[in-house]
Amino acid sequence: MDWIKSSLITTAVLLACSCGIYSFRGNLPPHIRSIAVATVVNQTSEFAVTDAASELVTDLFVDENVLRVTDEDRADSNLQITITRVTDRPATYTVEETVQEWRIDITANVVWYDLARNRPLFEKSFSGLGFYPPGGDISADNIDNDNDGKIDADDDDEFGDPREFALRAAIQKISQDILNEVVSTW
Ligand SMILES: [Ca+2]
Ligand SMILES: [Ca+2]
Repeated sequence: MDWIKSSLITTAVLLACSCGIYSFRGNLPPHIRSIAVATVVNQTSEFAVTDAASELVTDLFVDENVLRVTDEDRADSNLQITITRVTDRPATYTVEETVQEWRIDITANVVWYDLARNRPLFEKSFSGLGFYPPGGDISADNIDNDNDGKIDADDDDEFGDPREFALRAAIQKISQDILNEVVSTW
């Protein structure tokens, strides 16, 4: 009867292994296979942030392809993004005490919601920042506008309208953190 016992053990080990593989997705409910970005709610007077958040979050999730990005009426889950704060404040001054560099901070409250079971998967506050000069060319301002460690000519995307670039950089950071949070849920 020993062979039965050993084959039972083998079966048990195989089952355990396959369970291990199955639970690779961890706590993420297996019925969550798609995601939609719900209409962004903007509680600030910064109108540009609504479209930018919607566009950048959607683009990142499409690019990274961790979940299928679909319309809200077909999605298993959605991201409910509320922009709660946009602030501009001086970061550095010149010797003449005029502002040399502004800093923009954006804060968003984000709920990743399970549409099938009507419950939040997470609810969290995210923030991002960017830097911009009062005017001029951000590819030659000696400022790391998107805070990625690369400055001016060393950064291949550091150009365009100074404040808009900083605003998009802040939202890009928030988008990346949302994606990381979704991925770390499983
Ligand atoms: Ca940079
Ligand atoms: Ca720059």
